[in-house]
Amino acid sequence: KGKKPVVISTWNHGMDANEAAWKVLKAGGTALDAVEAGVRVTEADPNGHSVGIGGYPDRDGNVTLDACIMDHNSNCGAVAFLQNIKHPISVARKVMEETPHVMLVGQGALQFAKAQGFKEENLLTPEAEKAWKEWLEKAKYQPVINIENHDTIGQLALDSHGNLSGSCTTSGAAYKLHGRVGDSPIIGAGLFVDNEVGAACATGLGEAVVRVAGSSMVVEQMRNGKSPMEACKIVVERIVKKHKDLTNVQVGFLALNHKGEYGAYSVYPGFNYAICEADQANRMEDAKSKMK
Ligand code: SD4
Repeated sequence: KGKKPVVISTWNHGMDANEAAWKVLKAGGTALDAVEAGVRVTEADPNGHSVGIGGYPDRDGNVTLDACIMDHNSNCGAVAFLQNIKHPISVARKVMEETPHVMLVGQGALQFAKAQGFKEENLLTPEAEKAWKEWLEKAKYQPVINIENHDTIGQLALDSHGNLSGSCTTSGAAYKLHGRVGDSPIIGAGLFVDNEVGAACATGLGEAVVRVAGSSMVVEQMRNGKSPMEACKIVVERIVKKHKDLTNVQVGFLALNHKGEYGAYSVYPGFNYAICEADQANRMEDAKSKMK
């Protein structure tokens, strides 16, 4: 099997993101345009607590955003530790297209975004602020990363021209230390695309993903002949092996190869993803996991 076009995205919010991406793909548009349009839906949704507006803040109450995008020519762009901009994925694309660089962070990323016409706005919703204040009381200012606060959106698409692209955007781990950057904006960790082979993205505990160069390794396993699911599984197993204490180590990988075959795998059960492909309704699937 394997068809094009196809788009896959992490978690339940992937359904809405897929719909937006599918509109682009169905009209013969590029995978790059699709994966930007797709995750912008999630970024704009105040009810998602791990992406864009409505995202849970760091432990000091700041919403700080990480995002990256990569196309079929291995062009890539990223922003990290960006504040007050609703669509970090679009800023990442501007970094890719309008600068000689791959990544801008913090104040520099904000300055660039403003120069590109993005407007500054408050992204801390009353609901997220309330959750943070409650967290402050109990957690006594210790950055704890647990399984519940992983809801990054990663999206991978293969267009009708046979080209792959991917995007990844997040407000990162809830209640992280101020200045912390996860895997999501790091090309090769949170996202990787090689048009000859396939694409992969990650969700979960970013530190664990970075440690194994996660998404690039998933793509490398596909290059060596593994199916998308097997490729994800091998890298998950590598993560499992490297952590003596797996208590808070949830990671999920999603992969799509150049033939349009896809798969996923996670450390713990609970990771799911949305798939939209020709002739089939947009739907959810549960990833298999290493631990039961
Ligand atoms: C991070 N990987 O910042 C992100 C968090 C995440 O779903 O995936 N949330 O570590």
